[in-house]
Amino acid sequence: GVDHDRVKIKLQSSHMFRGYEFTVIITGATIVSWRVNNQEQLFVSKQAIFDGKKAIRGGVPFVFPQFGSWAIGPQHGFARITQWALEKPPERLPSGDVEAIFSLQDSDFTRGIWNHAFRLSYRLILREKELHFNVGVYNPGAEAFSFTILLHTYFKAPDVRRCQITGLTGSTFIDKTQEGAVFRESRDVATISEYTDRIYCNTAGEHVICNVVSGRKMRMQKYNLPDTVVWNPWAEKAKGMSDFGDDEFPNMICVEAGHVASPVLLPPGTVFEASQILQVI
Ligand code: TA6
Repeated sequence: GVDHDRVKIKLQSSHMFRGYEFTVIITGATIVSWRVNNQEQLFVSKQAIFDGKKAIRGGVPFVFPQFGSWAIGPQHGFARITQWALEKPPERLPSGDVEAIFSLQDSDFTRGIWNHAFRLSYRLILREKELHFNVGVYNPGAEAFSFTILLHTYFKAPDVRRCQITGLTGSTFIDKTQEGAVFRESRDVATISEYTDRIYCNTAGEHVICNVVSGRKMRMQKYNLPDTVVWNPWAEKAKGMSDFGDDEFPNMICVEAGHVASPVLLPPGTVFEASQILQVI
C-alpha cells in the first residue's frame, strides 16, 4: 500500500504465516522494515526520528552524494533526508517478485548544497528470502561530477558480540576509531567486541553475516560497490546519540556496501549502476 509518506510492499506467500514484506519511508527512500517469514531483519532504533529532518536511525538509509562529513552539506549527503518520488508503484512481476522504483533528481534544495544536475533511480525487488537493491546514478548535465555512495544497512542481531562477518580477509581498512589509521584484516571471520567504525576497501563481492536475527545467516552480494563499512557505536557513543537508545547497541550491526574509499567520476550523459542483494540463508 502507498500512503503519503511510506510505501508498504507485501509479497503474499503461499504459507499463511510466512510473510515477506518491506516498508519504505519515501523521505530518503529509507527502508525501515524487511520481514522474512514474518521476522524483522533490520534494526530501527526505538528513538529513531521520522520527521524527515534527520536520517532515520536504522533500516537502510541511502547515502549520496557524500559518505561521511563534507564542508558543504549534511553528513552522509542529502539523499537520505530528501523526499524521493515513487516512480513505479509496487507491482508483481511475472517471476512472482514484487518491484517498486523510487527516484530522486536535483532540486533547488540539492542544488543549494551540491550544484550538479543528477537523477537517482532505486529499484527494489522483493523475493521470498531476498531483497534486491538496484541503484542508478545518471549525469544529465554537460559536466562530469564525482560522488561517493553507500547503502547504510542496519541489521538486527540478538547480540552483536556473537556476529561474524566473512569476506573481509586481507582487505585494508581505514579505522575511524583510530584517526583513520590503515590496517589489514587478517581474520577469516571478523567479529566485533568494541566501538567499531571501519571502511574496508575493495572487499570480496560477498559477505555472510552469521548470528543475525533468528540465528540465520545473512548473505550480502555487492556489484560495483567495492567497499564495506562495518560500524557499531558501542555503549559510550550510543549514549551520546539522542536517536539511539543507551541499551540498543548490542542489537545491531551495520555492514554497509558502498563506493566510498574513492569517489565515482561520472562523465556527462553516463550512468553509474550498482546493486546489492541481501538474502536470508
Ligand atoms: O556507519 C559508519 C558511519 O560513517 C559512522 O562513522 C557513524 O557516523 C555512522 O555512519 C552514522 O552516521 P549518522 O550521520 O547516520 O549518525
